[in-house]
Amino acid sequence: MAAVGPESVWLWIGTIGMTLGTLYFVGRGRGVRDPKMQEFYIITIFITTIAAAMYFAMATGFGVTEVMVGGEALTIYWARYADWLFTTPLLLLDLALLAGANRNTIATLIGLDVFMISTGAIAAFAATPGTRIAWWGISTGALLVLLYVLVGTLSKNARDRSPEVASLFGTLRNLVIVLWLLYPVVWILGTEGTFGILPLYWETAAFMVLDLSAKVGFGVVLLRSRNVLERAVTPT
Ligand code: RET
Repeated sequence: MAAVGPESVWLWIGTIGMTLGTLYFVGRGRGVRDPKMQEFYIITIFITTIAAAMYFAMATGFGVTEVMVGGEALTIYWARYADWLFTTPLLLLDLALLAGANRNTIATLIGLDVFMISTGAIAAFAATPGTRIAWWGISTGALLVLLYVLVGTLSKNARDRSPEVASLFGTLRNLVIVLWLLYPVVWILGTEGTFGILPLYWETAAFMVLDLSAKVGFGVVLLRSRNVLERAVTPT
């Protein structure tokens, strides 16, 4: 187990932010009776709950280890990958349910996503800079295909539902495109990329801001539009 350095301040802010987000969604979800509407609350509450737990694990030194790369010890927060492995499919499930996607589209999206996070985790644990960057490239390739499905098939599904659903879906999809594309950038510029451009302290801050925006920000936008959601879940 590696020691947690001064970056722990960001990990604690992440823990608190995810916890407050969870409490907010639980508070808003009370009183929701429609089972289809409840799906969005259940999924979104799990997303921030898992993240709060993994941030707590990182802040307290459980979720961190060291990897030897070219004779140097790199601090790797492995709990990030445990978090993302479960929370990114759930985020996509929220989007897919909103768009009214079919099973094949959902399976494709989640398959690409799990592939992206697993190959990203291999990148983080690989022992040479060359193999780390190669796995990063493979993972980024999966991300690009995933975003292509969001822009293509899923956007079409959303348009077929109603103008309101299409509009809410468009906002959330654009948020996902911008935020998700920043993850591989922070990773490669940060300590994992071994180029030493972004120190661990600032990399941890950047991931914390991205995680809070992609989970709590996303959830707030999704769940505040109750009338649109209601329309999305009513069969037409
Ligand atoms: C890694 C590194 C390898 C290349 C790529 C990555 C992508 C990660 C993404 C994470 C998204 C996380 C979210 C968390 C929610 O809070 C694994 C960093 C492509 C896209 C949305």
